[in-house]
Amino acid sequence: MKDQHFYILLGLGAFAVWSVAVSAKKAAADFGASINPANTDNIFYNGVNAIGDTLDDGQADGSFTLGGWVWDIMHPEWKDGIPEGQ
Ligand SMILES: [Ca+2]
Repeated sequence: MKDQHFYILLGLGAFAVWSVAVSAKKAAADFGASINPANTDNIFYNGVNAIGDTLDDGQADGSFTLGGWVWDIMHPEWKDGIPEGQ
């Protein structure tokens, strides 16, 4: 094998290792974000919202959020964001 071929193969191998490392790092970051409880796009919150959305009126129309549901329970004197009697 000529030295030139060796260095080409070495460069290709280094590029392949670098590509795999970058892809793995991005995949790990994406996975971390998907299970981060502070991220409102995490899979658990979105899953609860999707199930609640279908159960509340039978349609997947974005009419339910877990946060809104908890707020409604904690504020029974409010109706549609307005205090009753106003
Ligand atoms: Ca719905």
